[in-house]
Amino acid sequence: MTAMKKTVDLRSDTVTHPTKAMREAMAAAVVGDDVYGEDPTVNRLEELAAATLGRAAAVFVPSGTMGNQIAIHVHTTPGTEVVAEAGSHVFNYEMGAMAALSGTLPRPIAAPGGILEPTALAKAIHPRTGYTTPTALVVLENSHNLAGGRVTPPDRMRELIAVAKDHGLPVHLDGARIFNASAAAGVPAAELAAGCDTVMFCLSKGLAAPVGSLLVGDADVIGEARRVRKMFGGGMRQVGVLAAAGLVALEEMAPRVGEDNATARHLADLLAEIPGIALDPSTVDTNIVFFTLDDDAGVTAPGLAAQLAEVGVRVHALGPDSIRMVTHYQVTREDVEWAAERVREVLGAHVGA
Ligand code: TLP
Repeated sequence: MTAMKKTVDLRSDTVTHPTKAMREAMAAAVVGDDVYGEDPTVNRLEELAAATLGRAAAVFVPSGTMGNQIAIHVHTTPGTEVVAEAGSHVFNYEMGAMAALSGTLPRPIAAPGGILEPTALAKAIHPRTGYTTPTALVVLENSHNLAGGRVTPPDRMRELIAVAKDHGLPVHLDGARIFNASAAAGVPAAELAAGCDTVMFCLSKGLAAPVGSLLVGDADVIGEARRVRKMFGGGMRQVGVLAAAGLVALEEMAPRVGEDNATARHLADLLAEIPGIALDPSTVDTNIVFFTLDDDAGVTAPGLAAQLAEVGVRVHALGPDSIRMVTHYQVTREDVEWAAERVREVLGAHVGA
């Protein structure tokens, strides 16, 4: 028998497979029609999600994108603006949905490390003058994916929320990886999200559930979110089979994602030593590692990604010189050490050649 070729998949934490406990819970799940509110497993998941984030209510949605877009739809009206950081997921990776589904315009503000400045946020908000496009919503992202998983600390979150509130605006938090952020910040997820009107978090990234995200908030806003979820085609039926995995994700996986953050920092320390790579490991707050290739690296990021895939290391090339690697529960400390060695070998053949 030929041995299976070793592969370490660092493209994203979305590649995680459900755990044994999840599969068992899925098989045993008690279900009902969730559009009638009759799926007891979904109801339990929504209650746990709301309690975990310190809110009154939650709604289970098929994806993080849908959760974010429902929130945008609920908080805005067509012809208004949504202020968010320039690299945020809601602008860059959601297929223009805020324009297509809600008729809103993005107002991007670039911020170093994806961490917004309160004064820059205040400047970007349009007052209701009768001749400027009105701002309707502020979206924050924590951890910030494109900025390399950076964490906006709790104090800064409070300052930003205070600016929005001073202008009478709601705040939505894209907390796709809020448990990674909370582990890094050393505060519970509920504290990091305090003051936000809605929070979306994903079960299907580092928490390893196969499908699903939650949108949480107060009872009124989540009631309205249920209407919009159905309108967007996200009403699901006997979906307790998925919620069962989500319960395991929240109970067993959320408390362990700090380990993935530590594995990412270890990976970053190793990569930073490799000639041709520009990376400051102190910027790796959570489970996402970005690096850029030096000008003399002798290979583009897509070229390097393709060659790494051939030797069993799967990574994401973002742009011509930037690579993303994401750690998760299927990736051990030994795996990242092995992966970093492969990077050293493959890149070594190009640098200065
Ligand atoms: N991010 C994916 C890709 O879309 C880039 C990934 O591999 O990281 N908010 C944030 C901050 C996200 O990173 C993602 C997914 C989402 C929302 C959307 O979640 P899904 O993929 O469930 O729609």
